[in-house]
Amino acid sequence: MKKNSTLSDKLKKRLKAYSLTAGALAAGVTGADAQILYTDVDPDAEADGVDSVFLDLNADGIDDFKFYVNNGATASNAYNVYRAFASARNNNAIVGTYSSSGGYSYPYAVNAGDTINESLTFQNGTFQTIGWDYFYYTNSSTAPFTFGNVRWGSGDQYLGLRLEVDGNTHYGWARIELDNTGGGAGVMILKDYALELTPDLGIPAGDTAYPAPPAGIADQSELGYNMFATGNEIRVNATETIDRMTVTSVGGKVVAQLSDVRGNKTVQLGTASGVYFVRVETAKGTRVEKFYID
Ligand SMILES: [Ca+2]
Ligand SMILES: [Ca+2]
Repeated sequence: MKKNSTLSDKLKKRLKAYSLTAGALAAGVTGADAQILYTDVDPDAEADGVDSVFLDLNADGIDDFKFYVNNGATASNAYNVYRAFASARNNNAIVGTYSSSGGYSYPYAVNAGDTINESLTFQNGTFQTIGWDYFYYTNSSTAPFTFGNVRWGSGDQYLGLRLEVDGNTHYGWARIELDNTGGGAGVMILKDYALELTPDLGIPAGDTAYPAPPAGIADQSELGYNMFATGNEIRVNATETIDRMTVTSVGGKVVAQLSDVRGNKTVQLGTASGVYFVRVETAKGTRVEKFYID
């Protein structure tokens, strides 16, 4: 077993920081159910022969998937060998096939725009072969040996992901590339990923906001309030009445709900740390805020 890499720790810190400030969110504002939590990994994370990449799809501090690479060459040096693997941790799963003869799972590359939902076949398992390719050592063209469904050197590809959290099923995607341009030192690159927050609802591969946020969403001041999170609480100052304010977890669980909020108000959450959403409904319109709660 590989131990957790320093890259992973750095990535986690970066993703946690990222969730405070950014993300494309189209939650509830149109009345539709789709709510996508999108994260651009910046800079991209790379799994190589040393470092693994851990993906915490819903930013709750629990790694949900792991990606790792194992390169090599045949004994005769006739071929370079590039191997990229995925591990679906806990009860999570990846869209793919299973070979009963070898007992191996092979994730699929999902076409951009294809919906990832319960109609696809998912594989659990901590040892899944994404792509295992041989290239001629001398001229870097593909040798006639490949395993798995995703080819090295084929550019951006999407993996379909299924996450089990708080007893709910969520779907997501991750955009990866198997990059063999560095000679024998192939890297698997994790570029960005997204999670549909509404349980059981499918997500199109590559979509970052669906439905698209309507133009001209009012900002906080236009709706007459100011809101921020500190520690385990959310503080709001409302100069106009907030009809309803609903705090939900990434798993879709309502953790607090208040009515007729006006003036200064502190909402103590008493929940586990992670990303939470606050839906604010006023006479002038509705907004959804996203906060990282410690
Ligand atoms: Ca997680
Ligand atoms: Ca990126």
